Amino acid sequence: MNTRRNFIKTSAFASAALLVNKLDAAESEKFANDFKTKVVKPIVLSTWNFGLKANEAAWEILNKNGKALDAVEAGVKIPEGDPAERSVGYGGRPDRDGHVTLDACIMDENANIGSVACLEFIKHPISVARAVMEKTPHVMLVGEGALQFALSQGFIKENLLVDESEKEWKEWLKTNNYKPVVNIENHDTIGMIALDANGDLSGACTTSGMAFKMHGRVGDSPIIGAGLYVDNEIGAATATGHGEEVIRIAGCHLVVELMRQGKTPEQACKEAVARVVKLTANRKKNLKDIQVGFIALNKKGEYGSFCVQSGFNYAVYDASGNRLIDAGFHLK
Ligand code: SD4
Repeated sequence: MNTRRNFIKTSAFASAALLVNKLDAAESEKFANDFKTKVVKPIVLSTWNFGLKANEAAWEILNKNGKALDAVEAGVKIPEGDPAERSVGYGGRPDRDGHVTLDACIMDENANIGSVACLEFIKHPISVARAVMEKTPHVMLVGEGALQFALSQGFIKENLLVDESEKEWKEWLKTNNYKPVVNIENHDTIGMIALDANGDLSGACTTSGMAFKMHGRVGDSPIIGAGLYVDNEIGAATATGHGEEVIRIAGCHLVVELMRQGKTPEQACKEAVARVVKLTANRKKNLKDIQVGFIALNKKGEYGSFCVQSGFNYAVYDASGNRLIDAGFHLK
């Protein structure tokens, strides 16, 4: 009797389990289909209005089924190589001693990472970061060592300080008042994240950092987890603004982890900004002096952004074209 009852119980469980398994299979198929139909790809996002031009270069690659990694590198090289863009690469504003020192990092769909910090004399630090990723057993090279490595890889040493930046620096020396300015000329660091036709994510981030910074200062932009993070299962994020504040909250890793918990890209960016706001208050600093902006993209091609104060925008390029979007902001 007992045995019979157990048998009935066991078979009931077994058929229930079978049903659940069936449901699971049906549900997961539905989910997979849902996922397939909803994915928007390829797509590329980048910070600030110079992102429009950068996106064009990235789209050339993405649109031909190219890799997100190649697209983000090609994309950010546009402002890096443009002397008129005075916050990235060639033409970037110098530090307080007159040195143009560059920070950059790159991350691919397999969590390969490469980064350079405080690199001088090389126009395209993003490509040096990629070489660190692909040709060394390390993930980060800084200063003189990064320069030596770049030269060994055939990069050319050149003067990056353009006349306008030198003039501005000499003007700044008269007051010598170091106060990082937010939203300089409405463009700053370029961070770019992309999802390619194959469904893979990659990101790149490059900057000359805060104008007139202390020599040797490194911001968030070359730091994986702070200025950039990519998780090919979940999504990608990149940051702009005051690097110290982004590093303090390990910003882009936080944004990606929030997406993992089910937040939309915009909600994730908003919550990361809320963290910056809270810590700024705890530290009794003035939020008005701080700008931090995040952009994020998930595996489905959904995207979003958020920042501390108004003035930050980002460019998005997908099958519906290339456009500039104003980010939502906290300080009204
Ligand atoms: C830095 N995050 O070096 C960079 C600079 C930047 O808006 O994005 N400024 O801190």
